[in-house]
Amino acid sequence: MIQRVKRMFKKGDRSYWIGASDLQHEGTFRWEGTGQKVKFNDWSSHQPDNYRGREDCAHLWKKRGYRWNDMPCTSKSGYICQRKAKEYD
Ligand SMILES: [Ca+2]
Ligand SMILES: [Ca+2]
Repeated sequence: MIQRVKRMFKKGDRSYWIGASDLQHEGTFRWEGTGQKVKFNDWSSHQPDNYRGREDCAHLWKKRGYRWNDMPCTSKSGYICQRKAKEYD
């Protein structure tokens, strides 16, 4: 999957939301779709830092080798969604 994400980044110079936030409880990141706690993570060093007390949504950060960062949820960004894989006979 990471190769596909890297190809997406080459097409544009932007970040991508991954669908996790700590809006419910500061410091506890959960997946928006399921509400489940984020188990695996790939935070960039010193992240999440909740900078200025305004960063609650996780994104893939190109400048840090596609590792995770928290930033304000109101920032404009691309997004990545999960979907079921196609089934083949
Ligand atoms: Ca936060
Ligand atoms: Ca941050």
